[in-house]
Amino acid sequence: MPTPESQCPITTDKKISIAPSVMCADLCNLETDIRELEKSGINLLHFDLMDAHFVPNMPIGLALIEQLRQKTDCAFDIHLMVQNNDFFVEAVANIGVQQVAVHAESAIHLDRTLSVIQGHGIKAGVALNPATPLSAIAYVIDRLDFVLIMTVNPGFAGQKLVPATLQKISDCQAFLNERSVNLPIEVDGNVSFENIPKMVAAGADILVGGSSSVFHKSGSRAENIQQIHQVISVGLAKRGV
Ligand code: S6P
Ligand code: MG
Repeated sequence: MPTPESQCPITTDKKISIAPSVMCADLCNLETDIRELEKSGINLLHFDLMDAHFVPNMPIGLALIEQLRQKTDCAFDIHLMVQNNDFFVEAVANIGVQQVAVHAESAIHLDRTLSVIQGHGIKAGVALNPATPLSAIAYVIDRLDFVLIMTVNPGFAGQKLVPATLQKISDCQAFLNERSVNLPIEVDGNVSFENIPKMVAAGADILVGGSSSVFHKSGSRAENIQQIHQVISVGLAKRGV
């Protein structure tokens, strides 16, 4: 099992990570999918944990994450979309995950929850719905290891980008720069071949790849990941890196 220090792909050196969204994989043949992703250089997997209350869906659960933990050395990136954050934080910490994002909209005691996550030696992030302002992270910024900008409304794969979120990625980068904070920005939702260059140019560092990229029907997992690397280069060139 990877340790947070040795294998967590969160970095502050502006290297772009691809985090395939497991809910978009072939859930009946998950191990096959994961082996193919690993062969393509993937070392980070994104898990959407939903409780059918904070969002009206529940695609994968704790038992699946626990079993997969024994099958791969990839770092696990947990995106909590739940009402009872503290219950799920303890549960995933016991499984052994490397990064956890909680939604600002659901975490009543956000500062405390972030501190509990970090107390387990796990990287802590805050996820922001498209309509939630960046000011929601202003007073926890010193606690954060990453920021997760939702580029669709959470709950479902296969949605269209909320257009204002592209500007929000740039605004988030500026918000961090103004405070001299160097944190990775993760983006999640319709992270497509078309949108990736714009997202990376705006400042995205961790790309959650779902049905519109890693698991796009037009290619194999390996072909899609190769194409993602190509469009990342376009975005980095626009960013001036
Ligand atoms: C949505 C969830 C996401 C999706 C991913 C799907 O609530 O947080 O992680 O799994 O966005 O990707 P796509 O390309 O279908 O939008
Ligand atoms: Mg997600």
